Amino acid sequence: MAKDLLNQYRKYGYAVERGVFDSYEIAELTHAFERVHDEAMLLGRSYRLLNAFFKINNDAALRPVVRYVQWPSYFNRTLDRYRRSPRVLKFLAPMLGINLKQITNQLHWKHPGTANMECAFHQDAKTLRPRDAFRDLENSSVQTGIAIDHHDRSNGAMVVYPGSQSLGELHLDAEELAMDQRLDENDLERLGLDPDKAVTLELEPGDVALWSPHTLHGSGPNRSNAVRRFYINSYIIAENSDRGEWAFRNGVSQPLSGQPAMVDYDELYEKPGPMFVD
Ligand SMILES: O=C(O)CCC(=O)C(=O)O
Repeated sequence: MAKDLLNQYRKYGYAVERGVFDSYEIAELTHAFERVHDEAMLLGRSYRLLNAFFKINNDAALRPVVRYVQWPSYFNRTLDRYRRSPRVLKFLAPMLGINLKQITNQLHWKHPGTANMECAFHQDAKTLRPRDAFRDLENSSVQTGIAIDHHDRSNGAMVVYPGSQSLGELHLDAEELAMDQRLDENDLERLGLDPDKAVTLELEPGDVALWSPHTLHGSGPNRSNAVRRFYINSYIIAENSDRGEWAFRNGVSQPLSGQPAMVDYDELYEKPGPMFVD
């Protein structure tokens, strides 16, 4: 990671590394997103198998809409390869070292013309459970998002609040249910923050955004004519987490295999599925 990128991340709680993945790699990832999307549409309802979870918004008036899929890397080798790419370790190692687990592996879609596909301002740290499974979170974990499409304000790019990573845990009404809640500038004002200081992360396909577990962020609606996709992976220093799947062990990329590890689905062993979960 270039020194200025690291400095930007430390100072503002976010950074963007441009052009990490090339157009061939983005075509490969696009194909993987399409494949998982087709699988989700075939299921038609929210569905779980072990840690893999397909979140499908089902409004009777509309056809099913795929919102996100957690842990697709268990069943899609392309996605598994990119989540543990040495290209990613290059940024992470200067911040977190070379023994890293992963606590999020998630595909996000923001389809055009769909209401409610927003994400209210929130801090990812507040969604982690159980809290005591994670230690020194602010210095131990980094969230990353690979842009599959061009992201800007018109299609619901992520909006971050610079410097918010140093404010600790904030009290937000929508913190638990940020997904599909409106991105509301009033939430910033209620915290005494200036909405004009929020930054929209304009990204090109192949760029990687990094943000901290306490960085306040969210995203607005997609008002464009095209889908906006984001491949989100978050990492944590292995010894500071009791949960998560290995991503890098002594710097060596770790494919997913064998018995799934406990991540955030507490009933992994008692209720593994497969099952619809509407
Ligand atoms: O896709 C998005 O913009 C939402 C990402 C996000 O806020 C998150 O994963 O915490």
